[in-house]
This record gives sequence, C-alpha cells and structure tokens, in this order.
Amino acid sequence: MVKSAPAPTTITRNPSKVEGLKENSNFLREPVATELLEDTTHFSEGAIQILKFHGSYQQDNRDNRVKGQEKDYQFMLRTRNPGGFVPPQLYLTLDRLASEYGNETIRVTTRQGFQMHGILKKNLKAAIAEIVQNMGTTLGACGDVNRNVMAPPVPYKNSAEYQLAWEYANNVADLLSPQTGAYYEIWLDGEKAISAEESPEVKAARQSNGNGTVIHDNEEPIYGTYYMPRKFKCSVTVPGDNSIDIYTQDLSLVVITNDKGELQGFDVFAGGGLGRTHNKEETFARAADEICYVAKEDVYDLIKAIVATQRDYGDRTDRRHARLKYLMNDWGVEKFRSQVEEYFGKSLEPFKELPSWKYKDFLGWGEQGDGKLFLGLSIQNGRVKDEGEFQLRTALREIVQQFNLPIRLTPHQNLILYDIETKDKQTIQDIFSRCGIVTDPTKISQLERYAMACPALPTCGLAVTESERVIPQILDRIDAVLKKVGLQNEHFVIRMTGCPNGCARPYVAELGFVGSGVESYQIWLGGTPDQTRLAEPYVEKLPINELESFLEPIFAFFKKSREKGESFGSFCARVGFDAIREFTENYKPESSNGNGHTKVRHRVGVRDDIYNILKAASERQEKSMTDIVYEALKDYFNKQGVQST
Ligand code: SRM
Ligand code: SF4
Repeated sequence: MVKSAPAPTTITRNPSKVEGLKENSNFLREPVATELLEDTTHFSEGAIQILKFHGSYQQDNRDNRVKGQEKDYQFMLRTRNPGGFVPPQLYLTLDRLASEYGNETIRVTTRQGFQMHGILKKNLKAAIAEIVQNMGTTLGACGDVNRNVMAPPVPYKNSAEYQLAWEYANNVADLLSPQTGAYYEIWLDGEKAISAEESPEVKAARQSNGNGTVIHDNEEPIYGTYYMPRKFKCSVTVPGDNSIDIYTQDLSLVVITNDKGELQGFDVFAGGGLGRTHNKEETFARAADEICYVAKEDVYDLIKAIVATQRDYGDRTDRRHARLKYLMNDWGVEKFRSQVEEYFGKSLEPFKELPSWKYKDFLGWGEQGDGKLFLGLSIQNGRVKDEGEFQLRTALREIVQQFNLPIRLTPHQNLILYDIETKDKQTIQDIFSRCGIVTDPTKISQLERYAMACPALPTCGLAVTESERVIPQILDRIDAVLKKVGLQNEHFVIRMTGCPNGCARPYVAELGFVGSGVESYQIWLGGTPDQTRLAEPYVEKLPINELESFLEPIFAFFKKSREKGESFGSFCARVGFDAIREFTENYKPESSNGNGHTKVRHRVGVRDDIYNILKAASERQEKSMTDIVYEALKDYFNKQGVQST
C-alpha cells in the first residue's frame, strides 16, 4: 500500500519566533558564528536559541545577581553520549576542562550525558573543540533535534539483547544526527573530527526516500530547514528493562530476538513526554503508547516515518504545544498510526506482547559475562566533585587514568565503570575507600539510591525554587518521618525538580516534588517503583517547612493499610486521594512530649558545605545531626556566657 507523498515541511499560520531563527540561521551557522568572534560576555537572544543546537545554554549564576549590574554570564555544555558511553579519553578531557574552564564539577544527566557549568564565552570554542578532538560531541545535545538516545547502561557482554540495544542506540543517534557543517566550521575551523564509522545501512537510510520522509537537495535530508518543531527524545531497550523510563520518551524501540538471540525486529512506543506549565491544563505529562512491531529491515524507515510525521504535522506555532505527545493526544493513536503508515509505505504490524517492566540500577560490583567486572557507582544527583572527605572526582580520575576504563552513564545520574580485570578489583576498591567513596549500594541511604533531582538553582534560568541543593536535607527529613511512624528501611522513588519542566522525571516517581513557588512544591503521588504509570498531583503548593506534618499522616495511613509487599506509590494509587485526604484530616500524631503536646522542633538552615560535614560526622559518630548541632551550639553559647531562658 504505497500512498502519495505528503507535502514537504512548510510553515503556515504564525510560526513561533524560533522557527524564523532556524530559517535564517543558514543551517545553524548564524548568528552564532558572527557573535562568537565578538569580544562580549554573552550572545543575543537569537544566537542563544541557535547555540542550543550546538549543545550549549547561556546561563548566569543566579546567586550572583545584583540589581543594576550585568549578570554573571556563563555557559553550560552538554555532551551527547548514546547509551551513556564515555570512552576514558573523553572522561579525562571533561575532568580537565572542568578545572580549566568550568566550575570544578561534571554532572551526569538524567539522559546519560555529561554537563559542565560555568564556562565563559571566551572559552567556549576551546572547550567544545577539545571535547570533539577527544571522541566526544555536543552537537544536538540540546535544540529542536533528536536528543541523546538512551539505552540500558549495563555492560552484559554475553547478552545479545543488551548488545543490540547499544548498537541500535548508536545507529538511531547517527541516523538523526544533524548533518549541517555548521558545527565543525564554528568550533573546529572546518576540520571534521575523526569519529566512529557510521553503519552503511544508516548512511543509506538517511538518503533513501520513503514517501516523502527525506527532503531532497537539503543540507538536512531528514530535518529540513526548520529542524523539528521541538526537542525529540528516543530510547532503545530490551524487554523487561525499564532503566530508561520508556513511558517518558517520544520514541522507543524494544529489541525483539528469537530463541537463538538473533535480532528479529522491534516493538515501538511513541508519544511520551513530561514537560508542563503550572496552571495551564492544556500542557501535561503523557505516557507513551504502544504503536507497532517493525521488522529489523524496516526499522530505519519506520523511525523516519515517525520523525516525518512530527516534523510535518507537529505544532510550529506554539512551543508549549509542539512536542509529539500533543500531536498524539490531538489526533489519537489511530490517526497517528495511519499517518505514519503513509510515510512508511505499508501497514504497521501489531505490537508484540512484552513481559512487565522492571526498574534496574545496576549498582555495585557485577560480572559482565566475559570474565571481566563492572562497578555501578551511586552519585548524588550525578554531581562528580571533590568535597571535604568525599573525593569522588579525584578517585575517578585516578582510576580511569590508571586502568583506562570506559564508562556508561546511567539514566539515574549514576555511572558504571566496566571492562575491569578481576585482578584490579581490590586496587580500585582501595582507591575509592581512600577517597571516602562508598561502592556498596546497600551501605548508602536507600532513599538516596532511588532519588533524583535536577540542577535548578543557581544555573537553571527556568528554576522557580531549589532542587539539587536541597534534596539531601529533604531526604533526611523524609527518612526521619518514616522512622517516626515505624517505617524504618522503607524506601521508594523520590524525584524533585525546581520547576514543572520535569527534567528529573518526577511525574513517574512514587513521590514527586515539582517546584511551584519559592520554597514550595507541587506534590505528585502514585507512580510505581518501576516507573510504569504517571503519578497525579495531590497538592499544588506545599511550603517545604511543612513537609513533616504533611507526610506523617500519609505514611501512617500507608503503614496501617498497605497490602502485603505493596509499594508506597501503588498504595497511593490504590486507595486514592480522597481516602488519603480523609485519613489526614482525622489523623492525630502519636508522638508527644509526655504531657499530651506534640514536641515542637524549630528549623534553621545550614549551608551545603557545613551540611555535608555535619552529615559525615553524624554517620561517623552514629549520632543524629540534631544532637551534634545541639552540643556544638550549647558549647558555643556557654563559651559566650549566653544562658538559655
Ligand atoms: Fe531538561 C530545559 C536540564 C532532562 C524537560 N533542562 C532544561 C534546561 C536546559 C533549562 C533551560 O531551558 O534553560 C536545564 C538546564 C539546567 C542546568 O543548569 O543545567 C535542563 N534536563 C536537564 C538535565 C541536565 C537534568 C538533570 O538533572 O540531569 C537533563 C539533561 C538530559 C540530557 O542529557 O539531555 C534534562 N529535561 C530532561 C527530561 C528528562 C528526560 O529527557 O528523560 C525532561 C522531561 C522529559 C521531556 O522532555 O518531556 C526535560 N528540560 C525539559 C523541558 C520541558 C520540555 C517540554 O516538553 O515542555 C525544558 C524547557 C524547554 O524545553 O522549554 C527543559
Ligand atoms: Fe531547570 Fe526546571 Fe529542568 Fe529543573 S526541571 S533543570 S528547574 S528546567
């Protein structure tokens, strides 16, 4: 069934401003190329939008804003690493650049990339050039193109399925990589970097025209002059492994093999996405739908058909309504399928049944199936840094240098070192121990293990409140409430963002915090431990200083009425919000100071650096942080001669 080719991408009806910028950019060259040469601290609004396609955001340190003074402009750089792969040479380069040009940290992202912050405009070219010359890229890490392609990070060398997921994550990334020469012209003075050879099938697929999917005589055969209407996100996984949060992606492939482990084809999901805006109901998080099965020979044509559908029919007039999820929602899955069939040139095959999804984090030491080992390392919010007695950056540098180990970044802001010889295990373990880094995942806080927070303040221009900087304290406070109601050792998936864009995917968490005002959060409940369902908003604006009184009744209800083995998120979804509200209204806290009154705890804030020292001391001395602070302050005031009244 070959149908007529649809009209190529043209923009009618009031295109958004960014569409005009793309059109006039000469395939992402201007105004970036010209403004980069100017002796300024920042770019114009137009250049900022085009710069994103090159993998960089203009930011300013919001802690340093002073009324009437120029902002403290700096740039964030994001790398694109399909399946989270980071060769040792690239890791060591990023580590060095973080000192030379950045803020001494590198940060694993929720899509398996690295971000560096704090780079000045005058150093941007040198930083990008070094990344490209050392087996990395930032091209297409941001902007209206396909973003980093995710895949399960575990290096199971004896699993054909996992190897195929890696291979196809790379191939999808190559297929949808921008073809413009702009990137190399601007950052490398036209020198093309040496990169891994593209598979010939991918090369052919980029040119072969299936019913209008390719735009001829265009520098960008798949995207065309206007690129995508908005960002586009893909993942490739294996049946049952939801480490990549499949329901949140625009397009996902699930590897289907036969009994001998030979690739047959892929199940295809599409239409997921999370970004929303508070108080705008027309924006929402959406879970991806099961679309079809596709044979391996046709997979690139199918991807091109889905991309072309979004490219040509996605909303280019309103960027808040431009993601594929809105097209899918407006059309319905059936209409979407039939448009995809037009571009694909044949009927879609029915989706093949899959086993249920499990979230896997692959932390700790493991065997990779070829005699070598891997080590999955938990990194708080993905931030690789040296701080006090925790010298993670130093440890990783030393280990990668000494053993030349490749890395896979995980979708949960962690990393996996792999290809480790068994004889090197002890030396590596010793380096981590010397640097204060815990490698045994059972020895870290289990709430922290399953938690994520986005960067938010001070770098993110869209943050309405804190996220990464406050989550450690918030997890400790949640832990204390759990202990108070008798739920010690309970853990569940907690995710926090500083605004509703959803960068740490809070809408599939069991307990989601979504910044909705200064020091207040919208609270989402009801996701699952395996991220297979969207949560729902329970409270619009919780002032964070009311966290304990808010959570205690909910946890008490959970303890009292949960079913055997039921997780917190599933409990909330099963009993429903009305029942939780009713229980909360009638709840009487059990703990009291002995005379019937609830004990009053006053709250004061401590800065990050002191908090980390305090936390370490509390773990070392096995005393609560409150007790340590109490003793220290008592001592201080005694010395000052101040008595309590
Ligand atoms: Fe994101 C914008 C950070 C994953 C949805 N995201 C931003 C910006 C660039 C802020 C901006 O536009 O000025 C943030 C930079 C903060 C900073 O200071 O570094 C930012 N997003 C991140 C990262 C670094 C969060 C993290 O904790 O790791 C993640 C980078 C991933 C990567 O390597 O590519 C990141 N962002 C996500 C995800 C999760 C995912 O992709 O799996 C989402 C939700 C999924 C989705 O896209 O639907 C996400 N980010 C957004 C949105 C809302 C998009 C929408 O459809 O409405 C924005 C704002 C926008 O695009 O206008 C945004
Ligand atoms: Fe910034 Fe909001 Fe994304 Fe957090 S969720 S990084 S605050 S855009």
